[in-house]
Amino acid sequence: MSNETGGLSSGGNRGARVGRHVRRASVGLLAAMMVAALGHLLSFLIAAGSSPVAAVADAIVAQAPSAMREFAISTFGTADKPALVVGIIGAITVLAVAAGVAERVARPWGSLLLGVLALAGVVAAVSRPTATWAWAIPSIVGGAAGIAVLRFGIRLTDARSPVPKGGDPSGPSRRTFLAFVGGVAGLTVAIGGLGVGLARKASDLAAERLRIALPSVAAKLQAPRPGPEVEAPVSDGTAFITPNEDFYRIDTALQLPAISVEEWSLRIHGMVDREIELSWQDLNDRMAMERIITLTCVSNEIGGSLAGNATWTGFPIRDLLDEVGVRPGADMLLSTSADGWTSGTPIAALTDGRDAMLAVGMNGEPLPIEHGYPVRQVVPGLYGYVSATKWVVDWEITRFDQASAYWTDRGWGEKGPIKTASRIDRPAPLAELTAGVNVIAGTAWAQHRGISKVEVRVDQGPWREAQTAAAYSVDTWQMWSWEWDATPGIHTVVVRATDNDGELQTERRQGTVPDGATGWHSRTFRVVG
Ligand SMILES: Nc1nc2c(c(=O)[nH]1)N[C@H]1C(S)=C(S)[C@@H](COP(=O)(O)O)O[C@H]1N2
Ligand SMILES: [Mo]
Repeated sequence: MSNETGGLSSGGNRGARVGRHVRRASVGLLAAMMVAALGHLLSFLIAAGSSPVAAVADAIVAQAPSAMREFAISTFGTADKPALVVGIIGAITVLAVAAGVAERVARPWGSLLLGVLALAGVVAAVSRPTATWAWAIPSIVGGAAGIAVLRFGIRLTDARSPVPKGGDPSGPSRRTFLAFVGGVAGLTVAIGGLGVGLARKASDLAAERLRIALPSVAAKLQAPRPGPEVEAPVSDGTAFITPNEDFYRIDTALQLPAISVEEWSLRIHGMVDREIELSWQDLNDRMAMERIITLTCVSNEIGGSLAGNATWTGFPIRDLLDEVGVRPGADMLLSTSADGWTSGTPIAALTDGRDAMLAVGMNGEPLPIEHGYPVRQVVPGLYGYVSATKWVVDWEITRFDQASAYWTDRGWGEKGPIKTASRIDRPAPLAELTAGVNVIAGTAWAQHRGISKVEVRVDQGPWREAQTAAAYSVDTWQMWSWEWDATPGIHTVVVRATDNDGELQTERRQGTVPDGATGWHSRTFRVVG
């Protein structure tokens, strides 16, 4: 306790009132900074567009009447963006001060104001074109944290009741308040700094990805260009090659691993004769290959979209295994990603001559970050969870009876060969068709065995053989189509495929757990006369 005495003059009273307003305003500012900083940080976990301040700012720009835009451009010229940022910071400051000044322990007007602002963030984020409901999370969590800061800070401010006679004006509540302000400000700056750091890292990585070149592939190791004969005969059918932006994405990464090529390395160890660690350059010094391979997720439901076909550029896994020398008895490659995800792949599937690769390119570009930049695995014929490790950094050669991996630890099958599947892609489900000839089209896959036949049936009628587009290879899906002379009524079309071993796709319905769904895909259409 200090020895100051605290006689209160009327001037001191006014001073106390002003002081209280300043404290309220600073609590309001802190609360708003918390909403912005935490909301922005969380947007790195959800999606770049879900940051509340950015979403609201973009919504304002998009909604602004053109007269206002013209005014901004003619007044500020090319400085219109910095002017917008300054304007937004100014508006947030005014609203934040207002929220702090208006907030009372018993009448939470300021909290209400912050709640409305957070709601604006939610609306702006979820109404972006590619948004999902998850995009509301940064605004909701940021808003809740901001309101907590406001409520708590105002309680501390209001707790500073008039100083009792002979009491100490710089007593414990002021110190508590200052500690609170300092603590929250420090936390907010740390959160904001982390957000800025992540943003810088992400944009550096995006720039690096645009800069790096794919390894050149010798002519005899290039993938033959697929001609029109591999495509479905209808323009709205599924394309043989899936563009990167349409390629399904499945992983456990809340935040995408950000690994630059300088940071990347692959350590190969365990049951090997020679442990090695490959740098990006070491890898790229090896002989590159290119292959078209269809990936599929074990979680794909009957008729689902978790399959995609791409041209991969990379390096044969078998050559690397030969280099390190796999010891007898080893039967599993346990691969680990930069974020600690693991997958156990049978060594047999990596050395039996199929085109298992460490891929660095996808459809002629470096791997997109979300598809494993800078290096991932691609193994024909196996579901992704046992083979397709993205952001791969570690290989341990081991045994299935000694090691297990992420999804096998959670009840999924140890080995994951892809099951034969066929899918109707057009017309759309429940489409209304006109009687007469309609083209039904889709795709079928049985990676590393290949498709020999696709059959279609309407209602309980006879099975008819569909037309199959040219097979590109046993490791890629195959497009099919069937001309249906449809009669009026409601009809169900069913598809089934047979693989090159002569094995018919099973009709028995099974869910995705533990080793992939089975059953025939069907679609029902209304045909009008
Ligand atoms: N690091 C990492 N790699 C991973 C996964 C993952 O969760 N983490 N998921 C796997 C699964 S289940 C599948 S189906 C494929 C999907 O690859 P894609 O997202 O490029 O389509 O990646 C595999 N590789
Ligand atoms: Mo998967």
